[in-house]
Amino acid sequence: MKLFIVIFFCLVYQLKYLCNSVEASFPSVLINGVEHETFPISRGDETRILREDARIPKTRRNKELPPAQYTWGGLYPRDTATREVKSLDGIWNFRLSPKDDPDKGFREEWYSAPLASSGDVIAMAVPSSYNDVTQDKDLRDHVGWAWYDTFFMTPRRWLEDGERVLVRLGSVHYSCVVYVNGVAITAHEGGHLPVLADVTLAVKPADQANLLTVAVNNVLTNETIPQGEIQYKTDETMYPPGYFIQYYDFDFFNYAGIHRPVLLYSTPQSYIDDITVVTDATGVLNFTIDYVAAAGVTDLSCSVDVFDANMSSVAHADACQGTITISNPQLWWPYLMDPKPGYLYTLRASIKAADGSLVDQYPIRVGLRALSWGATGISLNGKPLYIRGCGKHEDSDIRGKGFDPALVVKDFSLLKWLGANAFRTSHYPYAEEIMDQADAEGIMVIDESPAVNLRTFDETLASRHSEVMRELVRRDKNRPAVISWSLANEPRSYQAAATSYFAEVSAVTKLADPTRPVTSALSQDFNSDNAAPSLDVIWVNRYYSWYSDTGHLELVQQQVVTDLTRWYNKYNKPVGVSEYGADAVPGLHMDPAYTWSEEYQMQLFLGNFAAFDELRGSSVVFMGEMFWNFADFMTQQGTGRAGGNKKGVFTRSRQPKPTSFLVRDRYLNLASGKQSPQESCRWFKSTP
Ligand code: BDP
Repeated sequence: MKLFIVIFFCLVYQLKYLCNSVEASFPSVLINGVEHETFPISRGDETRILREDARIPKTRRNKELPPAQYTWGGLYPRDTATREVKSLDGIWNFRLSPKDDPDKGFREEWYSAPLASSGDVIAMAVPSSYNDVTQDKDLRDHVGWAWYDTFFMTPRRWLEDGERVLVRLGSVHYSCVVYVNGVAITAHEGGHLPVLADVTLAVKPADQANLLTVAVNNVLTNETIPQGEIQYKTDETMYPPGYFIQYYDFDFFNYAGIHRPVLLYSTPQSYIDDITVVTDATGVLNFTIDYVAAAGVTDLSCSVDVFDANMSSVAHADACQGTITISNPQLWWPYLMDPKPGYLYTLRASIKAADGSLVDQYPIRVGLRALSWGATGISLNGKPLYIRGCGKHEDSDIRGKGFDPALVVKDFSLLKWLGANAFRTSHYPYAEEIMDQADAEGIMVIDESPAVNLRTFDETLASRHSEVMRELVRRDKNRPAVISWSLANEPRSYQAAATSYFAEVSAVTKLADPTRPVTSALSQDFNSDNAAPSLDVIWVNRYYSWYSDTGHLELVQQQVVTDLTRWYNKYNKPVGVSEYGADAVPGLHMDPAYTWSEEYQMQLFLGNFAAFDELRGSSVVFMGEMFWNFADFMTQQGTGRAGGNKKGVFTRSRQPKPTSFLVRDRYLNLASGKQSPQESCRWFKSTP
């Protein structure tokens, strides 16, 4: 038995902070024997949180930085025998800090009392992006700090039992500082991944309301992931003094706010901190339970119970780390590869005191499956995989990137209607609730980091990127649906510095999880890219007859085949197309096909289908096809976008464009093993 004891430094340090004695150096904390900075996102330099450009006034000083504890977001809050969860979602109060005075909220200490007492507030939905919920252009286009607050009560029994009290925000984009009752508890950089605040020492007695304040900053710079730039327009004959814009060149709207559920929950003082499970296809399940023992507690032990889908017990072990073998294992299979796709067991981890009493318990869903990859492709449970998928976005009307369970159900229904077996979380990690659904429905996921359109490569960015990969892997490592980590989308990897950059971030990711291949969606030419040598499998985004040779649909098949064959011949690694597509304005018809019409989108897909079939019949190890995009989505304003990106095969409200029927026909044919799956679409093929 391997006992992992954490020195409970964070707590002590937090106490110190409450006594107002914080300075700019941050002690480290030992977690499972590895040293972590207690405030890894700051490294003692507040600009890593605030991303100030020289011209944006400094909003906080080092001495004011909260001694945030090391956090990776923690296990998803769940009700168990030993833990309780309360949702804090709903309508909160909200105010923007003026764009030309980002300091204001900090200077006036808006966190020290309810926002409503320091000025006007508006109602704000949580979770949701704040941008599209009103008619206010300034809110939609805001750059800088936004402030949220709400009240919560701590259940009396949590306090009486001396439980830990935590607040977890599924994602806050881009960075945030979390306050409880006026005290900064933690801060987090990076949207799309959870933020965890241990508020045990900050909450009031049970009969008093607690004020939860969240300051959110959406500024992107060359040091954030994704990158952006604050650009000042200094010609005062053309722009007002101090005028600046947030520049970014990725192709989706930089929605901001509290995007995912906010949960208040309790755990015992000694608690399960993490669980790691690695399975194979014979029923063997290796597990590790990491726990944190409260100060002075030494005699804890672990046990593990495994239940099948009917919650019948199928295995038990008394250990913190070990191997369990499940007899007659029901394997995890992707959708349409087995009559029962997405079969999940429940692994319930427990820690117990010396007298055998239960201290903490936490369940995770587990799929039994073996993933392998190599020169011949990717296989699952010994069977070769062919990816039939798409790129998506977390995006919808009004909510922006706000989590919406109805949308999740609709999207999975549509993915299955299409016959898809996979999607890529383009271009950032998706909500855990979406990932849970992928596990349960048997939809495979290429799990992508938020590193979209990287423009520069240096050590500062590489270490930020590595931190993001570690957080992502730790969040999603047990998910059977995740078949690959995607480090980035369309990095400018022609730059020489990309070579060592990708070598480093790839190595960090493989160290964090050696059980899945590492990839990226590349867009450079096979000869100029410097990322591919560090990847296990190669996906490329290709827009033949759209962004190149526009209008020349007759070239698609030849160009896709030539291009993918070159990549394969150069690297001898499995290759696939992670994006192809064309914008189609719903209802715009033009025959012969003309750009932006629905016919053009259909023809372009058919050209790609023909190329994919040619590649599948060749010596190239072609691992799959993923069209762009599942649904239309919002982008920043621009002359190349009409109300957003229209490359969806569904509209933004999830209604079908004709191309979706072509995809459905092909994907269902592919799933049933037809060799020429595009044949049934032949009547859509007019000239050429
Ligand atoms: C690709 C990007 C994707 C864009 C797409 C497009 O990876 O984010 O939305 O182009 O232009 O290059 O539609």
